[in-house]
Amino acid sequence: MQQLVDQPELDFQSEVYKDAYSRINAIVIEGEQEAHANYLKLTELLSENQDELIRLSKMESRHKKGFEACGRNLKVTPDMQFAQEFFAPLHQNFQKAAAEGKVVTCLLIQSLIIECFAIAAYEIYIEVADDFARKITEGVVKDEYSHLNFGEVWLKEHFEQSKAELEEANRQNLPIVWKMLNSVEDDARTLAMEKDALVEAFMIQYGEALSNIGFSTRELMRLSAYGITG
Ligand code: Y39
Ligand code: FE
Ligand code: FE
Ligand code: FE
Repeated sequence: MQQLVDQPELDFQSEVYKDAYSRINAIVIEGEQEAHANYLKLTELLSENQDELIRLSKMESRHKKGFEACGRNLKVTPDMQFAQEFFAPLHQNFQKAAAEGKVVTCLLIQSLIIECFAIAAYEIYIEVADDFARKITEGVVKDEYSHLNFGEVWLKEHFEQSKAELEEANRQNLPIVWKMLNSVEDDARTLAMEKDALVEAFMIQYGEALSNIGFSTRELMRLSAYGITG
């Protein structure tokens, strides 16, 4: 019987795949590196959570090493310059918020937005990764749920006093996520990761996180759709 939809076999060794991988792999390595630094930075703002934050930052370092191994396994050199530019707007916003002592904004950027982005991308990547990378990514994504949970728990406990800052930080940072996704759409598709699926998975995670923190359904619909047109 003829198949209606043909998903072409992925050739992990092809130049086309490896070229796209050099950017996606770099993004993930850079993201893990910045996540490591971000959780360390947060120890300065949340002294009561010091040990937990150090533990999270060490997990991010391990993730980075795992993904570096994925690149080496495919004989791909990650394009770190591209990845630094990819993360620069979010990175700058995090740094600025940290310098101003805005812990709520820092948590929204790292523990909600970036972690939800990571979970969405990793869950989808697991379905289409090479065997080596799939095993690594399965281990990593479990950790990312716990990082998201750290942010949710803290923000839930401080919900009333954080609400206004969360809304403002969401307004400033969520549109950046859509731009980031647009800029890697073609490379992601080469790895068989569709943009629509990434957007949907992100929205599910992020909406659920906002709901867990204490936003009403009405509020979270408004918040999570912010700037979706990019
Ligand atoms: O907390 C973390 O470990 C997050 C840093 C990692 C972010 C990974 C970002 C993945 C985006 C991949 C985009 C593929 C389409
Ligand atoms: Fe930095
Ligand atoms: Fe990580
Ligand atoms: Fe993480």
